[in-house]
Amino acid sequence: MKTLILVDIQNDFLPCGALAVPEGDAVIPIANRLQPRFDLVVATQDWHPADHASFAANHPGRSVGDVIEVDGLEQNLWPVHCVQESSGAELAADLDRARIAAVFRKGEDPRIDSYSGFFDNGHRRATGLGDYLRERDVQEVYLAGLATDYCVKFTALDARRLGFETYVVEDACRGVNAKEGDVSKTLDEMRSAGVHVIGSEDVLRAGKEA
Ligand code: VGL
Ligand code: ZN
Repeated sequence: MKTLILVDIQNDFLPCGALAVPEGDAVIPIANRLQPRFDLVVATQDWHPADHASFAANHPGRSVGDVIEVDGLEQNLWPVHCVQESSGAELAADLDRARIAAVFRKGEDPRIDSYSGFFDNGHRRATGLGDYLRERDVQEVYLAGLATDYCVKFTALDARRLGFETYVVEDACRGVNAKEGDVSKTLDEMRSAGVHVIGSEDVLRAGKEA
């Protein structure tokens, strides 16, 4: 069984959002085209409490882009984003949601960030996505969404570690690219870990049987 994981396609990661990913909205039509090709579609949702440790605003004297330590883990500081129940945290309005079977929320613990859709950044707690996929006998996962160099990357690496054959649909993802080259470096890292980087055309051409 082949599953599409839509990673954090949320308003705050779109060009007008609080943590805008350049061209983030470009992934939406591609994600919509991909969905009918899959047996199962699930989504992840960044879902932070207002006092989340990843928000620079919660650390007086610190700025967005700083890296600090929180409970023994490195933490990048971000603008306030994807606050629970806010419109910024909602899945993008233009994303087809009818076929999304389940949404896995992450980043709810105020003290730890969660880039991956499977575990928090310390691998301390699981979201349930891994068990959900295993229970449904999923062997292959395909990833589309935001952001290539953060949540897509760590979701892909965890998927691979959990034993799923893992495909990242490159043109169905966009990255923050805080430093030039971050996205291409990320794609190389994923390839080195055994993740397949493909294009949406590969999926659309192959149809349901691939
Ligand atoms: C993300 C930074 C902070 C992402 C989420 O979805 O890639 N990036 N929170
Ligand atoms: Zn976040």
